[in-house]
Amino acid sequence: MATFEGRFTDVEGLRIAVVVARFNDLVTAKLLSGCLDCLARHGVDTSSTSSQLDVAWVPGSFELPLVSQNLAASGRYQVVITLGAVIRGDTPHFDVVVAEASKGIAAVARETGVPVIFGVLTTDTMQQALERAGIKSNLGWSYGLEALEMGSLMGALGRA
Ligand code: INI
Repeated sequence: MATFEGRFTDVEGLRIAVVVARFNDLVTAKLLSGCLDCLARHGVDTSSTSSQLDVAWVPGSFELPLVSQNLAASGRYQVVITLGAVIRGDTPHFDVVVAEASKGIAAVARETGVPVIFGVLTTDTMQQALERAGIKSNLGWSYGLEALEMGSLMGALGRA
């Protein structure tokens, strides 16, 4: 019997891309800093000269799937993290943006075989989004952990 698990240490070989939406950047910039803090504390080189980590900014969450697909298909990364914040109070097309982002991101992972972390907050209010981006906890940290786990897990499966 084989058991496969991701790991959270010895992550030197992982190359990671982060795609961040500028829309609601009060929230998404906080998610990004929580995510990068997590990655750095687990041994990822997050310096500006890093060859292990790249960050791409897109206008909004709707654009996350396209750019994730480009990066995932490049073969340069073992995992892609998407970060966004869609707030119901801000838009009548909340449901459209959320559906396109979530289905698109899931499709990219399946089509490329590269795990894509769904780091898009979907909340009713800005207050709720901020609470999840640092006021209470920072889900960016969790997305970083999930990226390490999935990136290393897919590597372990590939070597089996
Ligand atoms: N994009 C978001 O990431 N969050 C939102 O809350 C949001 N609202 O409210 O509309 C949003 N819209 C922009 C959208 O993602 C696209 O960037 C835009 O439609 C251009 O394609």
